[in-house]
Amino acid sequence: MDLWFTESDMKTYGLVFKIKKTLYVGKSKYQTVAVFETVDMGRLLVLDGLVMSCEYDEFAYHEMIAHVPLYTHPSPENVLIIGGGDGGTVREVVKHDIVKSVDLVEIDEEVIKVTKEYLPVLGSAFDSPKLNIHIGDGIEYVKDTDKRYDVIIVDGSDPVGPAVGLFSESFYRDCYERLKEDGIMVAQTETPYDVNLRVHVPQIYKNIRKVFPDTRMYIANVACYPSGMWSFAFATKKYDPIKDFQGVRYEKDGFKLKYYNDQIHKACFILPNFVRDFIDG
Ligand code: SPD
Repeated sequence: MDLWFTESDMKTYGLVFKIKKTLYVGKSKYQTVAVFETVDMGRLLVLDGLVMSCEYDEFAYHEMIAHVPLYTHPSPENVLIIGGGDGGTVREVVKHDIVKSVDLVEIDEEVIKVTKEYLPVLGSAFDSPKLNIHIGDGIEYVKDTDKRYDVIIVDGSDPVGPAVGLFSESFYRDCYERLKEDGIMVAQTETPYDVNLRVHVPQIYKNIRKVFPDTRMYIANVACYPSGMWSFAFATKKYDPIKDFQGVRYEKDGFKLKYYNDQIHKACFILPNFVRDFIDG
């Protein structure tokens, strides 16, 4: 008998994976957490029926959400990650020697526990001495904290359930306030393909731009997310991702990465016409 996982919110189009076996399914306080062993794409982390990370290509998403801001800011010492309980973004951020401390605010402790047990490739940096894990709501955290950050990375789930508020103007305003005067916020902003959308992507950009007038979209190819094209908002108080690219530090670090490189850093801001029209039109 063939076993298939199908994303739960398909309307007219969506993702399916052939599954070897179910490794874990459990209900946390917030959502259903599941891990599957796929036939040929490694392990798959699913929250409330939606794909969060797949071992096959998670590097693309996590390298792009982390290294684009970190190689734009000249001195990203203090980093805040909202969400990111699967650890992939932390793994990329702590590679940077220049980063001194990372606060990770994840609402669902279960996601971290399950990642540690079933997805060690993603969770390999949870024991980094730079990392402070806060279990709680990222929306409340940015409202209440006194800390100021160089870079904030919003690595939330899709905009259904507990993550809806991570796409609101008021949340982006609180992020703006928690950044230093030259800070950068990067947020995952779903696929720019206008099919089966979970959220109206242009509305996300309107919300961010009300707070950060200089906000651009950049894109990456992520095969295991719907459409394969994924977008990120780069919202900046001062630095320009192209002019301020930290090429010397990039060369010196010499990380062995699978997706991100100096050319991708610049090219990812060049958008297809239909995407430009969609968000700016
Ligand atoms: N269904 C795609 C959701 C992508 C958003 N976040 C993924 C979290 C991986 N750290």
